[in-house]
Amino acid sequence: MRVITFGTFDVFHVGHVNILERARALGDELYVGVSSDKLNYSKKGRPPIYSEHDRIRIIDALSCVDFVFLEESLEQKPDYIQQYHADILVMGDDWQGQFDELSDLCQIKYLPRTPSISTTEIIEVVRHIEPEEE
Ligand code: C2G
Repeated sequence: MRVITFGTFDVFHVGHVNILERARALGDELYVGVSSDKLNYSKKGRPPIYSEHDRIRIIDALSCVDFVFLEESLEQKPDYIQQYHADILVMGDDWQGQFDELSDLCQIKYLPRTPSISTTEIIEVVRHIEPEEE
């Protein structure tokens, strides 16, 4: 069974590795669509901290990931699912219900997010660290 999932995976953290490992455990192969810089900008109104090149490089280095590609738009999910012959689409439950219309193409599973961690929170924490006085 081939599993497919999508994400920005900016400032890679433990919530990202948790969902990727759980997605991989649902099948035999994991394909990951990494959101392009342009898509991220259109969704979040800011550029990602890490470039799409570096985010792809990080995801590709993980032992639970078999194949990585660039996700250019949210609406192309049906095309990616068909192009890569995916059997199961996995998304975090922040996307609960949003891809149910794709259930005639493959199984859809929403997995619970890891609590208390997000790229946005990490950026906020780092932004507010005061440099130590010498
Ligand atoms: N995630 C998680 N736990 C967290 C943070 C993120 O399980 N604490 C999951 C999200 O639910 C998502 C994946 O990690 O499934 C990637 O999260 P993001 O990088 O925030 O991806 P997102 O911006 O939601 O992009 O086509 C869909 C988009 O590409 C998804």
